Amino acid sequence: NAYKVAILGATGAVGEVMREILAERNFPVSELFLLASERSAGDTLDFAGKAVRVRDAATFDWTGVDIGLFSAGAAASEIYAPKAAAAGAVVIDNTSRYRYEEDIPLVVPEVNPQRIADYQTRNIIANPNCSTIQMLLALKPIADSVGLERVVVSTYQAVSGAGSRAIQELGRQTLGIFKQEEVAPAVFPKQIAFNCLPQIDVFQDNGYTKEEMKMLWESRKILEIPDLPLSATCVRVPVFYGHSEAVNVVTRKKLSAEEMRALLCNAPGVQIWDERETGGWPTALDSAGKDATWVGRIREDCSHERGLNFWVVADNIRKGAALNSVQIAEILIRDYL
Ligand code: A2P
Ligand code: 11C
Repeated sequence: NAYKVAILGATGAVGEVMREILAERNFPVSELFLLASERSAGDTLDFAGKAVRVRDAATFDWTGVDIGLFSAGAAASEIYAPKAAAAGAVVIDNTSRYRYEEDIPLVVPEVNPQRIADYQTRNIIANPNCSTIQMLLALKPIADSVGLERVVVSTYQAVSGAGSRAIQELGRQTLGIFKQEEVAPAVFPKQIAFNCLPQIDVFQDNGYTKEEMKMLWESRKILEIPDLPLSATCVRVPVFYGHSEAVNVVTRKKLSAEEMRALLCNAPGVQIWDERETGGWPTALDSAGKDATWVGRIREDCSHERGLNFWVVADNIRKGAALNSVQIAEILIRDYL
């Protein structure tokens, strides 16, 4: 069987990689539709050696499309997901638009693939936020074996999470500094080059940012631990690809660092890189362009007898977005379509 697949946001940072990953993994595509706004309609992009024309989503007829991979922002998903779903396509939505709705499954294939079965209610499956996905790949085996009492996470997030204009802003600002030409912040609220910005997404009433709250809301839903205590601080750093996270977890039963390493050795999607010697840990750059989520710096928390600290990195555009969506699509066609 082969499927008609549409990528909404095909010209964007995630859309580009969705196209690459479909080809790389030989996803059975009978026809690929590349959709964007009227700004890019008419451009051509390559798919598996063929030129494919970009179409304007506003005038696209969804009839006959089997799977829609959406990554054009929450506002576009709001308009097009119900349209595509009503026409019979299963939408895998990479935006925050539907994630928190009770009857929409929110899926990380290594963590809760069983929830994909719930897609039929709305014909929409939500893909979690990148910073949540990589953290949960490491936390899931711990939750299952000894239980989670509390999670505290600090993130160091790449600019690509904010899209292609953000990637350009970091590049141009960095060059500008060397050439003594000022490039004013436009995507980011302050200069991102050679700086760290402790705000991702908008502020909430409780003083957290929405990115920080997403990590809480999504972890609770995906792990099915509705009262999980989790506190996040999300920081944008001048890195192009790859989010890094420092995670502190207090478990219900004691888990030693050795035991955690052994657990994660068998965790799907996870690679351990934890040598306790200079350079023996993964970085964002190491993760860029790779599928794995890397975990290192595993150590017992010297301030709590059931605490553990670790470092986790992954390519935010691949595992954090495009790859996770395509993995969901693979399970969908294998088990349901
Ligand atoms: P376009 O090229 O027409 O602007 P990024 O996340 O890298 O900023 O990319 C956003 C993607 O979403 C682009 O492909 C962009 O297309 C697309 N997009 C943004 N808004 C809309 C919209 N209203 N309708 C369709 N596509 C949209
Ligand atoms: C970032 N995590 O790094 C964001 C991007 O909810 O899908 C993804 C936003 C989302 O800026």
